[in-house]
Amino acid sequence: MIHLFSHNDLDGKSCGYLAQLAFGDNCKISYCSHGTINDRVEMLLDNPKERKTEIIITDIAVNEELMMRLDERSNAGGKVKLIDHHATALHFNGFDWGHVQVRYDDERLTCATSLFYEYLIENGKLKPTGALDEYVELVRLYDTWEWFDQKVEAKRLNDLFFILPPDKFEDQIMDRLKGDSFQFSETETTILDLEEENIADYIKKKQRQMVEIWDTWSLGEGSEEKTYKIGILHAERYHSELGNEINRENPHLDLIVILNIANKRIGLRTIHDEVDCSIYAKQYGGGGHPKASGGNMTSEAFEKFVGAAFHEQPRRIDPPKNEHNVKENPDGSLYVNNHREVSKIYSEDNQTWLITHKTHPVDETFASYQDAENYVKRHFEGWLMRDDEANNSN
Ligand SMILES: [Mn+2]
Repeated sequence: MIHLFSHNDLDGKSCGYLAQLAFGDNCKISYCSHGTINDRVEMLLDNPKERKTEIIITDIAVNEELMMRLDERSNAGGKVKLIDHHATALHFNGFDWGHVQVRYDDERLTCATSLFYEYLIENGKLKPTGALDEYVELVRLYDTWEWFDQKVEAKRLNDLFFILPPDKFEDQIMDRLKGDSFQFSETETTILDLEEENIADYIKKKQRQMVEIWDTWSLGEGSEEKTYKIGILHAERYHSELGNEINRENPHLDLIVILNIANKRIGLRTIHDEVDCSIYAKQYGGGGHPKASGGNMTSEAFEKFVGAAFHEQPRRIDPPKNEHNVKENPDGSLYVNNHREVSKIYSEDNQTWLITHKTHPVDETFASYQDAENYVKRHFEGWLMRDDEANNSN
């Protein structure tokens, strides 16, 4: 008997699908989170009836104590294998039963499913097919974010993974993996199209609710003080979609903070190279990547992002259908804020842009219209004035 322990995301579960194809009923599968993996593996190791069970672990690692116990089991003739692609698990390569690889020789990132697929083929447990090749590559593209500017199907596969009930997703995928090529069915395509519309509406709603605050912060004595303009959102779902879209729509913000009160977490996202979310997140016991990080909703975070922001009004969105008061008009584009203060962006030489706020000139000149608009949005919290208002104020 084989027992596969795998992570419970798309990459981890896809290892399970491959195991079913390779081993059939001869394989038990447990999908685990980082919170449950150690207990689950320990339970098996403690069970005398499982003495001969072959253990395979994919897309997730166990703690040091269990690592040593697995090594003992392997040394005593037991079958053990751990396959992972996370750099945090590289120390498992110190054992002959550990196979952890982050990149292929050609620099492409690996995923657990692609590594496990290759392992099963090399060991004669599975024959490669067109459908499997396509599916495994989609999982890899999604898991590594390499899909981002190329293969939207990878993102859609992961959407489907979350939309369908787990059993249904598995049945659908398993059927398809036994066929000639991997493609979405008509029904799935419809579901995915609806989901995309749903997400787009959700993002629009969130954009209208977003409030903006200034935050001057440092990581304590001796470290540099910085001032960020931050957009604050409350959202439980679609954090990566929100992060991409709202940051792109609001280049005047240094970063956005996505609050989830229910699970007391905050998510941080930026698109700017000079901003590092993972450092900012350290204030809240967090970390992650420079462009996407997370942290805890500490009392300080609650005060700042929920308490202080509660009294702020959202900045309105720029009207999308203006015909007269449009951006980049050298004669002047008008902006207004919640205090009814008017800012004007204009150009005298068609190259550099100038601002007046409440008819007073701003000292700086701006190399692009976007820079000038960023200034108006950062410092005066303005939005493009609607045509009918702009006509009246001229
Ligand atoms: Mn993975």
